[in-house]
Amino acid sequence: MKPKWPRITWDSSSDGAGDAPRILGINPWIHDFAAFNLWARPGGLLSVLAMLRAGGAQVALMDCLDQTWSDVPWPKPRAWGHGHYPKEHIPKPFALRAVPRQFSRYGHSPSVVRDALRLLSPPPDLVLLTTSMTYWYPGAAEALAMARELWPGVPVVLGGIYATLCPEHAQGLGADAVLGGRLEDPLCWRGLWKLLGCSAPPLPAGSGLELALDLYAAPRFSVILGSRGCPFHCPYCASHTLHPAFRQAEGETVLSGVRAEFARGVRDFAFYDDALLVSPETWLWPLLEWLEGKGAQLHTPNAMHARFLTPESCRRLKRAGLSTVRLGLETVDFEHRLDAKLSLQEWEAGMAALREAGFGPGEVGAYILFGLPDQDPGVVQRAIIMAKSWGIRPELAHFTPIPSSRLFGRACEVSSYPLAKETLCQNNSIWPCVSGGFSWEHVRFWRRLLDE
Ligand code: B12
Ligand code: SF4
Repeated sequence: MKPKWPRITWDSSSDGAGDAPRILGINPWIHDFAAFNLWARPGGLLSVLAMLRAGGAQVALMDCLDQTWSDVPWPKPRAWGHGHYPKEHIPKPFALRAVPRQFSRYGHSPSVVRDALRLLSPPPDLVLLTTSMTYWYPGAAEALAMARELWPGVPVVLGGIYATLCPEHAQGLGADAVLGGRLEDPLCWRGLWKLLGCSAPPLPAGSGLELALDLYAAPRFSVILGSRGCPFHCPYCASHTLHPAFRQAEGETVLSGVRAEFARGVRDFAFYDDALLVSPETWLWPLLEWLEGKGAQLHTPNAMHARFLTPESCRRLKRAGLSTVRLGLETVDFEHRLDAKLSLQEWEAGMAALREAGFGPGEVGAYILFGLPDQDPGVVQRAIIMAKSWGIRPELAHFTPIPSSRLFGRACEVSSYPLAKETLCQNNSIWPCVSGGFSWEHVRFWRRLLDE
């Protein structure tokens, strides 16, 4: 059962509860033109809290993007648990003033969060603020200001994807420390415990691949993370900077996490892996076998590699309950792909395998990259038309210029926005690398093409 607002409590399942340090993790609001909850959980923060708890700390979670309490109004989720966030219009940041779209804060209203945090007792010894998209830092800045107002002497540490990809920019937010990189990296791990005035305990086994999902009471959906990183090196992606080595969890670790979620009623699971189908025998096959016939719905919003869709993998996925199938097609101009992750033959074989396993027309969606630097819009049009002719639902994945990715330099050259200096301008909703930028007229054009 979800608690009633405004209750947030310390989880004291760590060994050292009592005088153990109290660490509060905050997943801040999203400030953006658009945001939709596609089974989103702050994977990084949940992994950090799992490590710290295993290291002896007491932890608590304030996720501004989760309903958390039974009596706080929240948009009704869709049948598979995903859905809208509550939102409130807020002024556009100056750098985005010319974009003809409404800007909003997504998540709980700040007064709800403030009152809940104020009653957290005893107060935290340390606040961890996570970040995901590089252009979402204003939400983190707002949460930082709130933590300062409530607990002026308590250190606040900023980490996560924005802190890792844009460390200099992140310094400007005014946190007591910015710890980029993965918490399980020895330097980061020791640095964090030093801020608490303690020497670091040994890193718990499986660090970085376990998520403290139990911190959500009565969740409507959950996530699965069986690996970190990706063996491919696509020039528009930051996976390699974030997780330089491809690493997989033990089969039993993933399975016991899913079993625990299943036991408390969760049936919808989204995979967060970048390379779900690589070396599947390690953890994916045992998990899918366990899920067979259990009535779960599995979702791959982060896309799967079509080249690994064999008759066997598709059969296993189907039997286990794969319901949302998203593939990374990116383009149909196979001769001039920016990446090396897919050939036409592999795509066709993957499609045949999906069909054979019983995935019907309209059940499979494919992401097509839109808004790349120097991209010919005709190639995107062709991809939409071809995807439809294959019985696949095309979805435009708006290009995000990401610092550290190989394409970032070219993106900076073609964009009329100061992408490197102001990370807000890396927002894919503004079409930062499309000549003329975002326009409703063009949105209507692409929507018609996608829907007709
Ligand atoms: C799962 C995922 C999603 C999910 C949900 C994400 C969410 N929670 O909101 C879905 C599929 C919905 C999604 C969507 C998108 N995503 Co995404 N996604 C990811 C993915 C694969 C994994 C993130 C994750 O959970 N990792 C696992 C955790 C354990 O790792 P971590 O977050 O890095 O955390 C570690 C460290 O950062 C650190 N840490 C984390 N927090 C903290 C806090 C403190 C205090 C400290 C000290 C340390 C620390 O320690 C952690 C443990 O090692 C990443 C790629 C990647 N490999 O990371 C892309 C990524 C974050 N996504 C990206 C993009 C571009 C998108 C989309 C815009 C794609 C599109 N074109 O539509 C959309 C936009 C989402 C939206 N508007 O809502 C980009 C980010 C771009 C950017 N500018 O920041 C990434 C990096 C992928 C890429 N292309 O390079 N995404
Ligand atoms: S295959 Fe996907 S996750 Fe891997 S590098 Fe390419 S875009 Fe990133």
